[in-house]
Amino acid sequence: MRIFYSEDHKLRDAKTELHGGLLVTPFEGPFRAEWILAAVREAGFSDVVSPRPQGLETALKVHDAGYLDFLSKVWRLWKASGAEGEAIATSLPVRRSTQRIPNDIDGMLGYYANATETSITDGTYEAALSAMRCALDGADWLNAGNRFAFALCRPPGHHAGIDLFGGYCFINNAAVAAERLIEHGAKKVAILDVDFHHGNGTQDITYQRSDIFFASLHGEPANAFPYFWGYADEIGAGAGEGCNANYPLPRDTAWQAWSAALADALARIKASGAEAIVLSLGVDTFERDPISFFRLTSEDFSRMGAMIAAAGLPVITCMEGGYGVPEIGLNVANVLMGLEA
Ligand code: OKP
Ligand code: ZN
Repeated sequence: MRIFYSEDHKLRDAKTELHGGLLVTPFEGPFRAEWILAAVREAGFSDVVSPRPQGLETALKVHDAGYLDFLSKVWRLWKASGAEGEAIATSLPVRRSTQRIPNDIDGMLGYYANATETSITDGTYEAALSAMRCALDGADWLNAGNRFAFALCRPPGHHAGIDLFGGYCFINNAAVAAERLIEHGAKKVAILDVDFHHGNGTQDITYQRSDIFFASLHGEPANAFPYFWGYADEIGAGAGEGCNANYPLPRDTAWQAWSAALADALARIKASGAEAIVLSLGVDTFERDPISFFRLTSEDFSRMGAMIAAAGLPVITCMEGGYGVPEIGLNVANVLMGLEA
């Protein structure tokens, strides 16, 4: 297992998240990657490398060019507008509204947002690029014939859609990794999203594609973010019909029910003919996660890794969520050890 990690994640250090009617310190902060890196090193994973500089050519196959351009300039335009705080979207296009892109930065922010909890700051784009590069190098590690890579991506990516940011995500690292595997010749790749939250951005990107099978296990959208995506009847469309599998699960779901859904997802992935798995790993399914409602234990994360490895495919793991508690490090290390066991 080679681990791809960039210090540049620290460039994303927002001071605000809109939560419960207050601007609070974000749940998604630099401490997360530091704790996870320390725990995986502690567990004996010592092959940690920095990603190479790479451009946007692969990202442009999964994201809209205007969206990536927006990400690159939003902070400068926001500051130039005279705003004093971090950039927070307040006006979003909705049912029956126009979908034209405003010139004004406040309007543009809303156009590209799928949620408003996520503030954009100086350095956010650079950090998102560094996370993307971890995913790209992780994918290339598999392309070189290795079985396991861990891209310690921060910020995470699975809520970032074709032209949408939100849910702490800006560039969809897992989708970029899948695209890089396809560039190298894979005919079919699976993205398996085990974060507590539905991977709506990944679904958005892959929904009409037949070359990426997407499966997500998550809190049922009627009761959990991102609320407007993730139902079981979302099965893909057009060429991608049948290539999207959602497993919405209720409050207090523990290993028995969760692992039954995982077994089904893995069977569908095998049946799809996928040549590799991109694992969107969130450990916010943990019983003491501060913003989620599943009941997995630290031992369950080892079982999770072992079950996924038993599918027999190469796996690039991309870090997604997992918050608040020190166990996030142990839980990630347990997945990685389970994979290699
Ligand atoms: C990101 B990842 C909070 C509602 C919004 C956003 C959660 C983003 C999770 N009041 N919460 O999937 O772990
Ligand atoms: Zn999550």
